[in-house]
Amino acid sequence: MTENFHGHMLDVLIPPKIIILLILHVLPVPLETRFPADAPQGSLWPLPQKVQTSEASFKLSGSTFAIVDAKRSSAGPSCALLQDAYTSAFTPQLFVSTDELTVDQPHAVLKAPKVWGALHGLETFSQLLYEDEYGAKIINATSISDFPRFAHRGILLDTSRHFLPISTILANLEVMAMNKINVFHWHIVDDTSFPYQSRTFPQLSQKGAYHPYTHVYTPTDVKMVIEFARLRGIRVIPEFDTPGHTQSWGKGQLDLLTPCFSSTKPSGTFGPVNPILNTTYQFMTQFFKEVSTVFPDAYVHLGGDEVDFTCWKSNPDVQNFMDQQGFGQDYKKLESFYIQRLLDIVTTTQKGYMIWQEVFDNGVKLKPDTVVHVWMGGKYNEEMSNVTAAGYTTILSSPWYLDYISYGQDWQKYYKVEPLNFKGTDEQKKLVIGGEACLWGEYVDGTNLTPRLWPRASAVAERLWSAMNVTDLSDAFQRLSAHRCRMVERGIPAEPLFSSYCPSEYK
Ligand code: CP6
Repeated sequence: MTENFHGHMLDVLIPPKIIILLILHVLPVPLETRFPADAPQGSLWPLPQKVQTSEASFKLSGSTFAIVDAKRSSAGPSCALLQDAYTSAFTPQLFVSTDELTVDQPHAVLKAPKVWGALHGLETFSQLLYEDEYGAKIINATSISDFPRFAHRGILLDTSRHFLPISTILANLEVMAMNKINVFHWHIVDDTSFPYQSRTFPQLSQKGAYHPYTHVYTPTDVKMVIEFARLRGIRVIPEFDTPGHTQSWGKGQLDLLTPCFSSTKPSGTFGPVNPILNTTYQFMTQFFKEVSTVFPDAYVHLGGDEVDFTCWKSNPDVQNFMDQQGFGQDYKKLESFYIQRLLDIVTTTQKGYMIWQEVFDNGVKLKPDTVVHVWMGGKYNEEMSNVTAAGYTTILSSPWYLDYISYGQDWQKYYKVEPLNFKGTDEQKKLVIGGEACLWGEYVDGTNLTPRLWPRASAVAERLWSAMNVTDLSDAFQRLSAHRCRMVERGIPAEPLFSSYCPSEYK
């Protein structure tokens, strides 16, 4: 298993050959049964690209059921990741690019070109299982061929506005895997707190976290999150957002932020990162060197959103610098000056980068492999059109701000979004590699995050995985209701879609 998992865009590649083959032993006991009301033909989520089911059903026996590597498989006992997944498949927490899954006697066969696809296939297999009225595990003869529509299917969690316990993060990674989400965008620090414990600059979290010991992510915590995610086929992309959204950085790093002035005197307050000092760039060089070794993914997110110019405008040293550089009164030029230098620094760490849309809007020169993250509401179709016309890869978040709540079934609003619904050529559409649901943290912490995220984020997960024409709202409602009950059965407090009950409530 030499696959470079963190090398991104992994699972839309068409397999040159089958490299993984699993045999799932199924006890050949056909049953004369109809589909019970909760039969999982109607509970697959996200819907695979192609499903054929039959009424023939088989009973799985606990004593003979096994998952084994086939003789032809390129993955064997040395692939610890898959061996782990097979074991967890025996517990109630059942888990599994063009993947094929055929359930028949006496075996169910799963073929996948990559281990990540095999994990997805095991998840699908688990979703096909259901219980008859005696509690026996049943599966119908089924043939599935599957692959994701978009390579980047992410969820943003914000651990700055509220510290999220590691247990909350891990539980949600588990649910992401159930929904075939493959990117955890970790908005790890922001104005309000700096919970990332840096080895190079420990004072950042000592001074900037809500609490220096309890509300920090230690290097060990971060490693655990990354490995837990990897075992479930999820990349971890950290975001260190600058030059705005950095109030908490200033507490532990002297002179990093711009001093704001009130008439001729420093007011004691601070603005964005100070773009005019060499020390700023020396700091960023060391900081991102560390980040590039701590986070193995090929990409980091560099933010660059919502920079407030008020403080820069008030500072006489910044004004002088603007004159020297010939920027006039155009503070976007100063912002671009900072970002350009930051991008050059991060490029030396061998990482690719993602940035929020403003950085593109301001005309900053970007590497061709930059991912532009579209988040502003309103005319996001126009923005997608502009970004892709300029030749950049892009992901969409504008219609998927799950921190907004309202009365009613808002999952439908997220579900109805079509990411390619903008003016552009086929070439442009190919540059859309996916999207992310964002759960900003002002109003969520460990107490309410999970039910707020699920199953609302599942709507986004299916939009990004399933075929473009999978848009039937009443079919989606049926499957998503069943999927939500499955999350609840697996111990996840996902909120209900509407007036209903889960079959498991009677057991
Ligand atoms: N924090 C950061 C935020 C937001 C952004 N960046 C945000 C802005 C507007 C809305 C929701 C969230 N809270 N760092 C913008 C990407 Cl409506």
